[in-house]
Amino acid sequence: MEIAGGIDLLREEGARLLVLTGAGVSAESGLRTFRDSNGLWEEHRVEDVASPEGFDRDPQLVWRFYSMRRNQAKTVEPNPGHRALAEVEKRLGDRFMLVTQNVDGLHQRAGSERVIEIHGSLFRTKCSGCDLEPFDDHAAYLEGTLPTCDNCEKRGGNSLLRPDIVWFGEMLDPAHLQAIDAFMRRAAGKPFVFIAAGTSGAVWPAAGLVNQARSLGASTILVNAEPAENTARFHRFVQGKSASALPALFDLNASNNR
Ligand code: BV8
Repeated sequence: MEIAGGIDLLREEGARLLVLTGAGVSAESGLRTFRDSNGLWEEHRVEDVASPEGFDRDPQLVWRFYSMRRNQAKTVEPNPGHRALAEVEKRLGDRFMLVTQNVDGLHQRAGSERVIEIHGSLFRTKCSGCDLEPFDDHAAYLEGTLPTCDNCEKRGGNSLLRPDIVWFGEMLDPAHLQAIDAFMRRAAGKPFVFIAAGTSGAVWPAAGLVNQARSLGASTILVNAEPAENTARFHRFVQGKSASALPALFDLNASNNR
């Protein structure tokens, strides 16, 4: 299979692997992707609901959107694609990094530990008005009251709490981008593979990571059910469903993959 070139690299001494995942990797767990939900969610475009303007306009609608996804994510299980990535991490250790655009927590539930959630997490909440440390929160705010910040109240304010999510128009955490950049720079000059899986390549700056990886010598592979917006930026394209394509790609059953 033409793909072997990229993956053979992983068998070389000191090989490094950076994986970027998107909503497609969670599709076979039963979570809807953005492509199939855009504009379908209560007649709102996701970009309108997943934005600070959308939250200012209708915080109840946004909390309903994220609370429904919180509840749904709790009812599904990681799939073999998530588990394959957790297994590869066990074998590569600190020569592996997983960057996910997903906020559903399924990578962690599959055993992945070296995960950067560049778009935040469904299960963390933060204050929209003060520097309160984001905290774990599995509560659903579907109707009626909107959660407000106790920390602000102590200071006489009452800012709304909001999902700890990076919305459209908001900057990603610079620490995340620095960690990704540092990993890639350490990989430069060594056997280095970049894999993007289950992502349409539509959202930036995540969609640009392949370019950064290529510029540092990575062999780049896209694993996706259909061509993505940035397919042409990858050396190889494996068209398929990630729950089967990722375990096959890593050939996890073969003994020669030690
Ligand atoms: C920022 C919130 C500074 C959490 C999300 C440069 C050029 C153009 C635009 C921009 C740019 N820089 C910034 C922008 C603006 C914007 C952007 O990219 N807009 C797009 C729409 C054009 N970016 C931002 O605002 C970012 N902030 O850069 O700040 C700035 C700001 C403004 C202007 C300049 C600079 C912040 C982006 C983060 C937004 N938050 N999520 C949440 O609610 O989930 S993004 C959201 O989309 C999710 O995180 C999601 O993961 C992500 C991307 O979608 P995908 O994961 O790729 O999912 P999608 O459904 O699109 O595709 C799924 C794919 O899987 C499909 O291809 C499908 O075929 C495939 N698939 C399906 N099933 C399977 C499968 N593949 C394999 N197996 C299967 N079974």
